[in-house]
Amino acid sequence: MLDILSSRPDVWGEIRLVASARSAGKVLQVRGEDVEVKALSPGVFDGVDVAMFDVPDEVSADWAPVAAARGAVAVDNSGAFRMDPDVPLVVPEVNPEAVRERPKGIIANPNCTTLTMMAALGALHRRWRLTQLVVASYQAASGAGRPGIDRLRAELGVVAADETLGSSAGDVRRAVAAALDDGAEDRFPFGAPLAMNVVPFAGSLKDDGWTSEELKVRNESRKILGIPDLKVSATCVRVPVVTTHSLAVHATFASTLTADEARAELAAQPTVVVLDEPEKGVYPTPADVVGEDPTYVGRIRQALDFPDTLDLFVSGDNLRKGAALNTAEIAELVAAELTGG
Ligand code: 2RA
Repeated sequence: MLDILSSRPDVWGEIRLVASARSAGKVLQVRGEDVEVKALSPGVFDGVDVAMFDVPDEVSADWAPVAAARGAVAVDNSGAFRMDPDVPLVVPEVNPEAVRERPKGIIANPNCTTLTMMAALGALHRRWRLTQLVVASYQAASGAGRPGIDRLRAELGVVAADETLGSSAGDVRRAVAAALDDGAEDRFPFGAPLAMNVVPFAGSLKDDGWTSEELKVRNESRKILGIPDLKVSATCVRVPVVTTHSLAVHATFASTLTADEARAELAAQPTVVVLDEPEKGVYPTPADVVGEDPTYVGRIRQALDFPDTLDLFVSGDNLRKGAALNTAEIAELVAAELTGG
């Protein structure tokens, strides 16, 4: 967030940094200046126009209303308010007008898995009207925060040190557990080893075998796109990538479209990059997309057995567009509104 606020057009006056009492007094750099972190308290929001929250759900649930009551517009990157009917869920490329409908003074930022595909899907939906969406996600370890990254790196260190691993059932599981968890095989933070593996589970378990991540993809896509009855089915998978989520998307539209038309429409979007020359090995991969702001799209194909349906592959940095960048973009929309833009 600090990096993004420092590198985007500076529309801000004072920037206050606020954190828990434990971090108060720390000095961090934003816009090239040293700024001392203040402890979270109601008074820190006095005189603030826009308050960006990047904290756990329960902290947002308590404090975003406090910021709003003190006169700030709260832009919240937690899951606390996303499905609240009185809180807009905004992707500036898709539903920028929704920022103005905020009866609680709170605007929510979507989950990174949903966000990764929204700029591309929003553009296709505007032109051809989306009716069904089937996706599989390939989610990076940083979706689980710094501990997720540290764990993946530690596991990679374990498996890289033994070139026999990956050849018999359970050998990676046992080696990782022995090296990192005293042999216990019930402590994998991702549910299974992530190094040399993929794990068909992300988030927490909900009713009927669905995960929280899969339900977020369904519910948030419907809300952002404004299609309450959109048919959605998602399978969320964690992959051994540090940062950048990807999704394989199977999207059906109300009107006929070709892969070439979709490619041209996507290429015309300012925040979408089409990388789609498979004959030259050109397609998005997380390793090539990490650190970038746009949504990268490739492997665009007309589904052979499904009319009016496209298959495509999308990659986007889950910490930038998937989190801090979209939050900052929403905040900039609010700033423009408040300054008469
Ligand atoms: C994950 N989408 O990737 C979550 C983070 N918000 O774990």
